[in-house]
Amino acid sequence: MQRWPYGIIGLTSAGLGLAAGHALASLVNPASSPIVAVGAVFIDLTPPWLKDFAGAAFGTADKLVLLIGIGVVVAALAFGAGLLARRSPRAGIVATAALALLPTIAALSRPGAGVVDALPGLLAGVVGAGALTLQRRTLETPRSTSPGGEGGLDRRRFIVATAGTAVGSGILASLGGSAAPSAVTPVVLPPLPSTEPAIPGGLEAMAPGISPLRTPTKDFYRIDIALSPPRIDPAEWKLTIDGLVGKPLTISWDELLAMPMIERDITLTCVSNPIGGDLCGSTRWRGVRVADLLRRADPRPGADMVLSSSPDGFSASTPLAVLLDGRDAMIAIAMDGEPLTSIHGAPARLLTPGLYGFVGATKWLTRLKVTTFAEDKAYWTTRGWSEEGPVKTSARIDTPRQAAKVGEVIIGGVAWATHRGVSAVEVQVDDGPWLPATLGPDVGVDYWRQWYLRWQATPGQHRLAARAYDTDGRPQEEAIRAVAPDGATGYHRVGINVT
Ligand SMILES: Nc1nc2c(c(=O)[nH]1)N[C@H]1C(S)=C(S)[C@@H](COP(=O)(O)O)O[C@H]1N2
Ligand SMILES: [Mo]
Repeated sequence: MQRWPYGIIGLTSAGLGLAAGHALASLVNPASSPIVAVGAVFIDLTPPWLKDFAGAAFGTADKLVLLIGIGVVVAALAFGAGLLARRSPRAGIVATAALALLPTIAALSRPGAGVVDALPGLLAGVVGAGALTLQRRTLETPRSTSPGGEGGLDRRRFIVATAGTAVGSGILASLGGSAAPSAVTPVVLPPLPSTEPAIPGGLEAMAPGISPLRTPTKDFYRIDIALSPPRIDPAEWKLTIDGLVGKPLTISWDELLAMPMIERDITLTCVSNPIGGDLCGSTRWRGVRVADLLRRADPRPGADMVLSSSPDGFSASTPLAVLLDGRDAMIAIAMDGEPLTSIHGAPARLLTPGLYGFVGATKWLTRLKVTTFAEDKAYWTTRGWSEEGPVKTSARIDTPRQAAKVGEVIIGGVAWATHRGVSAVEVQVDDGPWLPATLGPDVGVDYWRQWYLRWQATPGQHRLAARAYDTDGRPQEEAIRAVAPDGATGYHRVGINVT
């Protein structure tokens, strides 16, 4: 008989195994799903140069590319295992089972993994090997209807077997998908003692194309090392504050909610945001001041850093002095008036105005260890990124980006110098003078500032550039530097075609 049907049954068998593993993982621990576990290990092992290339911290798109890559490799291996089964049934079974060993080991090697995390991978192996055996038997049963056809492919049997297996996989996989989100207790936000004035209307009404003053949560960028966000039930969530403290403490969700809450407008930026990039968002955050909790724990003299960490294996090093200097660093539980969503760190995350996310915004926060920079290193620091990360002053041109019509054109965008505040933005067209832009509403030093300039556009190619100043009057850096190790510099420049 031809070879390819064996490859196909290898594929469908592995698919059924993975789907069974995935369905079981949704009951045990979504992070132990065979595909997710392999992806997570891959992210950990990725060398820093490749991470620079992939956008440093993996963004949403990088994760998809990674998952597709893993899928292609796994499919090729499964096809190969099917081909082996043609020569020797036992070799095919051994190969399929061996394939399942990789995700099993991967799931076990994740931080905080327990024995149950091995079950989805093991189930995938058993189901995959079993499906291969059954499909091979079906394929090799002699045809009864057409004498003389022995040794050839019985298409009907083949299609029934493989389609049946594929449908089974689909059902199991969707069972896994739909079983996933139910476990978490819904969050009810406590009422605020006082309400901040609403964020004013922004320039986006006047000039569509300028980023809205407040970023809708659905459009807020997402960066993290977690392939599937850790699902933490608030009822079981705990935050431990320990290390160099006089009074180590652990608080529950209800205890956190009982503490005084603040609500502040803060811009969050990723260190891997390239000049002109969109890994920056601004909204209203609600939470408990980190300083209140740190003071309760009583940091010892000599401590200079807080290492915050989460179940995805991430950690961030925030200078202790920054968390205690009076800025609105908080343990946030809500953004834009709603409880944090899963991908943005539910139920609670750290947020430190003025610092890039990788050093001050740990999502799914479960521990604050008071320590020293000499003693402890954060996740990205051990991978070649900086120990500290104050946000660099930066202006972004949102509109126009490529083309414009002759006549009056609004050049506009946003600029940030988080925790110092933006005092001015200037725009240059071609080799002309730097012209002052008009600034949008002032929401505070921790928030970005919208800006625009009216320009009489003439036909042809033009070059636009923008630069921002912080409230100390310091202009942003002109020298072009890459995002690693501590944030990109250079002016945002765009070429546009006016017709
Ligand atoms: N647990 C955890 N927290 C994390 C990260 C992570 O990988 N894991 N990434 C950090 C980085 S690099 C950034 S820029 C911000 C992004 O937060 P957002 O996804 O809510 O925009 O989260 C930070 N907090
Ligand atoms: Mo980041």
